[in-house]
Amino acid sequence: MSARGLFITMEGGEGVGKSTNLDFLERLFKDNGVEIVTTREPGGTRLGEDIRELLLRVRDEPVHAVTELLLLFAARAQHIAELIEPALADGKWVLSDRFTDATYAYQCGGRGVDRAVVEQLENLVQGTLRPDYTLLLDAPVDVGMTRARNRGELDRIEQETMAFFERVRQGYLQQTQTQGDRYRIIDAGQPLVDVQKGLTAFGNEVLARWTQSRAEL
Ligand code: T5A
Repeated sequence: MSARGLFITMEGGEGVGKSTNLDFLERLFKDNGVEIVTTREPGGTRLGEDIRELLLRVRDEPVHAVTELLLLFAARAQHIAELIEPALADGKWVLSDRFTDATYAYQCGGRGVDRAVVEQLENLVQGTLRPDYTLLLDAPVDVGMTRARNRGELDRIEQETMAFFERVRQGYLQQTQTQGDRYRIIDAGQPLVDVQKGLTAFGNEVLARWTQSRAEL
């Protein structure tokens, strides 16, 4: 039986470079012989992608914070059952563009949802599943939003205020204080080449720890 795989998540505010850098990290791991599945939240499954479309479409009616929260966790439940858990059980690594840290940052930090509510949903939907490592790409809000705007039309959440995104950024930074050593923070305001030096160091650290833990079995 193969050992359970690693669950790695990439987080950060709008336009910090998650998609760009997810591809870079996937390549680094694959080049080192890791079987890896990349995915994203909200999304990752057919049902999850439908929920993503519902969540991000610009609407002419307000979306209640609890409605948004429950849709996110509905997509997550499907994602875990259909994709994440089977892949990890099969010994594959899973690299996800966002996971529950985004909920703490956006819904708690940004929208003001009580953390205790999210903790309850996290326990209900995830059981004991938590990421093994989380890479936080951190950049000033105006840097990320300029990149996002240059890329094209803004979705429903991207149309929030700068104050909202500042709370999201602080929400992420607060998260890194809460859960031990699983976080690595990279300054994503730097040129891409420097961000990717940080990613390479992160990837090599994870690979070295993994090899060591296998040797100790
Ligand atoms: N959400 C999600 C919640 O509210 N709660 C939750 O629980 C979850 C899971 C999802 C939305 O859902 C919300 C958060 C989001 O609003 P998304 O697509 O995952 O949407 O998130 P976005 O932040 O919208 O993703 P983006 O695709 O906009 O941004 P990325 O992936 O961070 O950035 P990327 O790689 O597309 O890069 C943006 C541009 O910047 C350039 C890239 O080439 C690209 O053009 N770039 C750089 N340029 C210069 N220097 C660098 N270092 C650069 N890095 C990237």
